[in-house]
Amino acid sequence: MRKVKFTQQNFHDKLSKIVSDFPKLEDIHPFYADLMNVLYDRDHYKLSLGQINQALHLIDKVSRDYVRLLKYADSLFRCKRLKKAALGRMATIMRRQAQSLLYLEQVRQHLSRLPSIDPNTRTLLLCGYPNVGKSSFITCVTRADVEVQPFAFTTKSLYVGHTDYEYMKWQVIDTPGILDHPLEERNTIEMQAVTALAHLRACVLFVLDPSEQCGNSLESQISLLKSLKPLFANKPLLVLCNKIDALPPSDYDEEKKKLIEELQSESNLEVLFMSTATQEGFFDVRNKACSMLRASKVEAKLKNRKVEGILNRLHVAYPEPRDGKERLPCIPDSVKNKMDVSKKNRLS
Ligand SMILES: Nc1nc2c(ncn2[C@@H]2O[C@H](COP(=O)(O)OP(=O)(O)OP(=O)(O)O)[C@@H](O)[C@H]2O)c(=O)[nH]1
Ligand SMILES: [Mg+2]
Repeated sequence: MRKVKFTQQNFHDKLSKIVSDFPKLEDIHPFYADLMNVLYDRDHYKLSLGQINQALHLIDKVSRDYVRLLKYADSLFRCKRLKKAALGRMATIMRRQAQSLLYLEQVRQHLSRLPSIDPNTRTLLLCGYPNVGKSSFITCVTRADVEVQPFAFTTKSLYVGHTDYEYMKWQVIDTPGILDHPLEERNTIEMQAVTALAHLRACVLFVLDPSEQCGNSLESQISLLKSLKPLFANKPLLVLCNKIDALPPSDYDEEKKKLIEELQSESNLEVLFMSTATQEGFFDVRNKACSMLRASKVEAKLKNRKVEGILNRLHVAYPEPRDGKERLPCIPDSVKNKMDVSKKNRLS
């Protein structure tokens, strides 16, 4: 009886640890829940954990039944047979979980390598067509080391880096490239970028490549921008024209100029030019993005109801000049003399 109970307890502890330690999709931030759905398939994940849970209960039941039988066994030989049967049935139950356990182990290894993105902090999110220079940007602006290659889909998952601006830490996220086609046709790699766009409250930096070195026309890049528009609602958006070292804005042909002007005038978007190769206009982009995000966060806070309670208690005084008289700082003679002496000493 002790042997049967000991085996059951061991299985019980191990399996319940697995069930409780895997994140529950309902309890985690919607961004991570969606990302896990994209990467591991929500149904498969829940089913596997459910099966493990079921195996745990089955093992408990087998142990309970056989311990009861063992109590009434009439000989040592029968006891041994019953013990063997109990352990054998537990082993069979576990053997049936091989698929689920294998899958969960893969998920565990992948999960532990996911970037630690904080969904609630100040975030800049890079997105755009493949091969337009998103990873080059994050490598320049942060200490992250993301692979840069001259072919599409170099980046296959989310990467995170950090940069400082005005004594604050800013999280920068590099996403895989997105192609311009309907949502249903998007693959897992692209869907990660879409998930990040949908759930993170961030300043979106949409990178365009007007030089078309990336292999896609400017027109299709802009059409992607337009089709992703619903995801940009309530987020500050900056459009970046990259690779101006390869094709400066003055050399754009009429068609490109028209497309970019349309973006500026019709959609009221801010368009900035930069090159990650020569780092031209590069820090302006970062500073502009950070200040836009901060302004939008302040605006969102001002709309909040709580703010009235605080503003009532605050009074900001702005001093006004009482007359036109000029009042120069007053420095006593003794101090002036001392200052002169020390100046002379320094010069000599
Ligand atoms: N001339 C020029 N080339 C650039 C510039 N920025 C990036 N590139 C080149 O563009 C290519 C693609 O750059 P990546 O940073 O890998 O592009 P990506 O958008 O991250 O691409 P995916 O990860 O595939 O989506 C590389 O060969 C870079 O050298 C630039 O400012 N000027
Ligand atoms: Mg990349």
